[in-house]
Amino acid sequence: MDLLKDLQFRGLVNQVTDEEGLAKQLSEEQLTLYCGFDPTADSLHIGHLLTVLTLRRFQLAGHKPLALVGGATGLIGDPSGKKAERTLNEREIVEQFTEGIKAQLSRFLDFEGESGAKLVNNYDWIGKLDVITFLRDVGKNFSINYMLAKDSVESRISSGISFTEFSYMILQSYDFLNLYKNENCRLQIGGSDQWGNITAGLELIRKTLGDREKAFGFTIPLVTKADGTKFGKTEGGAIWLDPEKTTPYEFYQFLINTDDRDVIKFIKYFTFLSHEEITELEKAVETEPHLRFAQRRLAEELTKIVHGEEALQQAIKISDALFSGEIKNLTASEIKQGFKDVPSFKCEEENIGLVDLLVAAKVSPSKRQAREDIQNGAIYINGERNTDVARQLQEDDKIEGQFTIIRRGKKKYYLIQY
Ligand code: 485
Repeated sequence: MDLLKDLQFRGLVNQVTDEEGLAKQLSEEQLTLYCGFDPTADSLHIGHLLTVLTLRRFQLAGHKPLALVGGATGLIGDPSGKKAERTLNEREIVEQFTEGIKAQLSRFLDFEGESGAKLVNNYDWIGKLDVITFLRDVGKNFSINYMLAKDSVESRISSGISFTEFSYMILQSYDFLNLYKNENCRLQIGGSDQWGNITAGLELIRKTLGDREKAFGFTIPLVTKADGTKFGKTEGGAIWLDPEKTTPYEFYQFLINTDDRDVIKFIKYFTFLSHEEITELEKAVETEPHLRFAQRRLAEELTKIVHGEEALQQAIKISDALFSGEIKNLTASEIKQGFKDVPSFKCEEENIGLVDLLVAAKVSPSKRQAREDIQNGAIYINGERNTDVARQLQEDDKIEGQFTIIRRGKKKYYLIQY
């Protein structure tokens, strides 16, 4: 199927500058396109993923993606969609972030062959730009009225915006012009908040190179949820792509918990499943939602894309173990992932008595209650019920010498570390 039709089917088309023209270009020849990512953190998050995967869709259709890391723009701060001025990070920090993000981006694109992707850093050209050239050759093409009318600026006039952030759109426009001239890049894509910056770039290309030049802009929608809360955020914070910040198990669980009302939309957005399979899953959500078939498919596909097959299998194993309570076959690294957020206690004592441990780890409020809990059969050691009040912890109870999992009742878990 034709790329734009597929993007439409998936709900990925928000705004396009000249849809017909773009459709024609895409069908006639290989197009080079780009999307920019500012290094404002050491990792991308799930919100960025949709644009990265859209770049990949263009690549799979034979086009050539450039992934731009904003080594320069990350030092300035895009006001688009932001209510307040950004705090500037130190240059070394931005450099570190740039390297991290480059490495992450490279995992989602193919760098080989005719439609091989390329990573670029706008510090390479913006870093060299001197202030006189900037004001004379670039700035002269932007009228203040035009800039004030942009959403990103207009929405900040009353609360305040620095000259620094006000000027951001000029830098992003200059990137597009540069990539247009040097990489033959004809299209910029981004999230809906980037529309103003993208169209400003088209203006700069037209003003600098003339009306006959043809470039396009394309935005994908902001991911929204049926319950109105922000996508990609949990109580624990953002869902990051870095497995050190959000473990593959947490990532998998985040997706498994997708609302029935959102799951098909997200499958269309984030997976490469065929239209037929998506239609099947849509039926399954309607007729047997309790099986959570679609949620599982979404979680499997996306965890695999982001973290790989092995991490996916681990995430499934941890989820199953936690669901059934049979945790003794988990490895220490799986325990670490699965029990990251449960209360934990560092045990210094060899062969501690279970009653003492329950009190020390605040599983039970008193020794008396601890004994009662044990006798009532409410206490499990590594998934196995223990009713012996005289029980002491043995070497055998330490998974890989590092952890013991105590469970009280059905679901309350505690992590004992040595
Ligand atoms: O030439 C460019 C230089 C920088 C950028 C784009 C082109 C980055 C852009 N200004 C930006 O701030 N993007 C956001 C970011 O980096 O976190 C987000 C957008 C989102 C989506 C995503 O990047 O808010 O809509 O485009 C990829």
